[in-house]
Amino acid sequence: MKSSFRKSFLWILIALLIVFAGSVLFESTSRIKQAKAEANFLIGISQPNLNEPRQIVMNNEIRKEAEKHSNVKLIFTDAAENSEKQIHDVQKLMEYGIDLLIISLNDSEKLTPIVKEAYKTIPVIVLGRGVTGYDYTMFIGSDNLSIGKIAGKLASDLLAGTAAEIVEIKGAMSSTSEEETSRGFRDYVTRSPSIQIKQEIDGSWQRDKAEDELKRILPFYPEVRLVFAHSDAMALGAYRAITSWGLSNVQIIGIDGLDTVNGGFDLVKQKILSGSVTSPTGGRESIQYAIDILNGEKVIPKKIILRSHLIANQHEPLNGPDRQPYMMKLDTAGPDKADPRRKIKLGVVIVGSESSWRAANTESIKTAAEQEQDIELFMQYAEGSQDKEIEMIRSLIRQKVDVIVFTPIVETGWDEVLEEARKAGIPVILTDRKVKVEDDSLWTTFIGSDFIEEGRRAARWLLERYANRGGVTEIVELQGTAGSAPAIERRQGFEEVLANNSSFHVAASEIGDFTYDSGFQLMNKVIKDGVMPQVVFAHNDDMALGAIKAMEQAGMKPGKDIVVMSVDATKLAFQAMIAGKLNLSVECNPLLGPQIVKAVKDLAAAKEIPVNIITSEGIFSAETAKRDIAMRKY
Ligand code: GZL
Repeated sequence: MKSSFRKSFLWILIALLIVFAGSVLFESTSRIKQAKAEANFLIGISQPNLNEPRQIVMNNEIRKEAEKHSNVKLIFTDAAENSEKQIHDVQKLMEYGIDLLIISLNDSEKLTPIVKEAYKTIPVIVLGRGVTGYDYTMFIGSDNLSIGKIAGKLASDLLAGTAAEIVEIKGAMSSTSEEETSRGFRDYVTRSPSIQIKQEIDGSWQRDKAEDELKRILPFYPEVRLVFAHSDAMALGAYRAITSWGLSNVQIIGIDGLDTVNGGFDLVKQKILSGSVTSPTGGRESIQYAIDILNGEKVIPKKIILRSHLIANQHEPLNGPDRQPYMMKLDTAGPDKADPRRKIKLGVVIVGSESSWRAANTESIKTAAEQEQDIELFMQYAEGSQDKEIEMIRSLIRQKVDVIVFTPIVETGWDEVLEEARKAGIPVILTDRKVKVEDDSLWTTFIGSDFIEEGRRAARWLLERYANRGGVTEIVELQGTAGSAPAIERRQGFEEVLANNSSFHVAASEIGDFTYDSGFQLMNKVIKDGVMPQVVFAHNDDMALGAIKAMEQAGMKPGKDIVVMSVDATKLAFQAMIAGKLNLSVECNPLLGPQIVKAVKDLAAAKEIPVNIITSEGIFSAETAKRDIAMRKY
């Protein structure tokens, strides 16, 4: 009797559960159907978990920004730290018919396929951790290397002159972003021989694990004077471990800087942490760009890297003791607020005539700035000389422009003149090429390409087509201007992809200057040296075209017996591909004018702008050049 009663009770319970689950599912699906009906745009947000404060703050920023748009509805999912569940969440969101996906990944590798799948049908914005490859619409994140450097600089200041040991608490022992943070930190602290990083421990992003792991090792390191934790949650765990051992002279630095209970702001204010480095969630920016994407805005960057700031006890309170304990002053000087009607005086220093790419780039900036009624443009051409660029920047400082935009022809030698611009309160935007300076806060933003990826793309294309041709493929590389970011980084990306493949060998790598003439001269030299390459990789189209001329004069058939690849994807390259003389051109987008003008206007409005704005680019081969050339704008 009992067992049959129990059985029927169980069946009733199961039936009730099915009815309940069905009603919940029906209710949520019908609510979603209703949201879809009401909204022009239904945006799905897939979170890896909602137990990390950072993810909660991200969702709050997303909600707050979306409230500004009555035609936008949001659906949030929480994968509870489970990658399989996050994949399922994305599939469900796609079934609901979302118009755009915003995703913060639980695990980059495991989630890359589903992001790639979603990207086939709807725009996808990846937040925080990146996916492998570029199969997404846009990435918004922080610069881990810069975050590590900011923490390292604070650690060096705090420990200055003392012999000190440091313990580092990482969130994951083998992730790329963690390695970058660590590298940035070491970049500073290892400059002082008396400071030693004695131990790295894995806190797995958890406060309690960080506490337990640090408690376990502290007795072995009595000289520990500082703990650097890659999140404020783990930093709080470190604090608990240190106080449990009764230690008083150990300083702690964290990351995230969230303005929440036990967030970095709070812990710095309570003097539990000596400092925390903000790692913006990108929630607000993701909605801003989602609206632009869904409204069909043309200029959507591929990557946005948000600026990080130091929150520390040693800085004077800049925004009053209540809201923000201490923030490094933002470099948002712009036109004086007293007279907002005044035009923005924009000073631009351009490399000068160099390549067809450069001509398109210059025209794009000039046109975009001249279209703006509230911008007064001061444009100067440096004719390829760094000295002239420096001289022109100084003249713009004397003219008291509001913002300076320039293309550093080479990476180094800018510290002094950028310091002068900072002293004059003039923010500097780098466009196209980057600088290598001691203090990265000397420049406000970089707007340009990912040159390393451009080099990788050329090498991947070569591998895909010629990896199995047998024997060793000899390559001649024609480099751009010595010391310039595109030349350095294209070579880095190209050789990185070919490094583990013995069937490709760079037989000669000659240094040019991005001009047609240097491509012609260098190729003649290579031919005279008796090098018979199967592949020529030129760092830009102009040098490739010069090299093609030299090969033809030597009786060769470039594009046929010799594979010729270049970068830029200018119209001239398409014409050469259609003529069968060039096999591939990797796009390097010169049309940066609109993004530069947007950044200038945001700065003038004292808005904080991303530290890196990376343009979206593709690759173009001879097979489709005839079709593609019609769409080309430069
Ligand atoms: C790259 C740019 C390079 C182009 C060349 O952004 O600096 O300089 O690839 C140009 O064509 O001359």
